[in-house]
Amino acid sequence: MRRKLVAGNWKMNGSLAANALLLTEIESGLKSNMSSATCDVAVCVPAPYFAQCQGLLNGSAITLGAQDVSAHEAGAYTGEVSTSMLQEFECRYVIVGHSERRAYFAESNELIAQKTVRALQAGLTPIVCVGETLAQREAGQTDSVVAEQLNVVLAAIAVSDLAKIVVAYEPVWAIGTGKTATPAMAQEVHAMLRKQLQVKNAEAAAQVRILYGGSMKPDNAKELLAMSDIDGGLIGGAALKSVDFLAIIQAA
Ligand code: 3PY
Repeated sequence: MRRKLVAGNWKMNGSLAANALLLTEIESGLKSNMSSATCDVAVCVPAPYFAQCQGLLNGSAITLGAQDVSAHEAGAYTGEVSTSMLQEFECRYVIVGHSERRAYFAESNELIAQKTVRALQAGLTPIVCVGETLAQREAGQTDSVVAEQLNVVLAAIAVSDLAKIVVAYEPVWAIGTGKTATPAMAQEVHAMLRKQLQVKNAEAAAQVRILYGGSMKPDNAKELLAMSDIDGGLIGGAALKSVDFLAIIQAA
């Protein structure tokens, strides 16, 4: 049985004041309504706020995560943030290969695979994002695009590390557009991704959590999360509102 994971992707949002309010509200919502929350909860925050959020989450059930990491260990890479820096602030998760990084920062499947390997070497849990654009879906290329994105990562990691990754299926056309894949559409892709993981190792594949991302909201979360291969959500806009984020956690 896979324990569900609800991870907020704050993207480039937040401020010291807004973060403090948001995390305090989520924390108190979890304590008062969901003393027995059955899922894992994480927030992937902008790097400048790691220290603040680490302090706010001290002793909390909410885990800290990052939105990206360098493929390099250290050195002359201006602007990059390393895995050891993430670890110093007790980040446990790191998103790699979000479609916004692929599209706006030209991140290739190969670079994303290197980041995944680096995260695993450091003992972090990479949340590896895959997803097709609208044009690719309409051209019937969904399966081949996401399979290729995942394959490059799978080829780079050791079999013994397979169970340590999280995969997130985020159809690009559903990100920030308000459009969501129907539960059946999402399940179809998740099941295909699971089969692909099984080829590498069946036992580990059964443990890998495959999250759905792309406009998951309180009003569609329950149906999506009821699908057999949807093991949680990577939440964009709804993670910035405590009421919505708490409702999604409740749905999980
Ligand atoms: C979204 O839901 O918009 C996301 O991109 C989550 O990562």
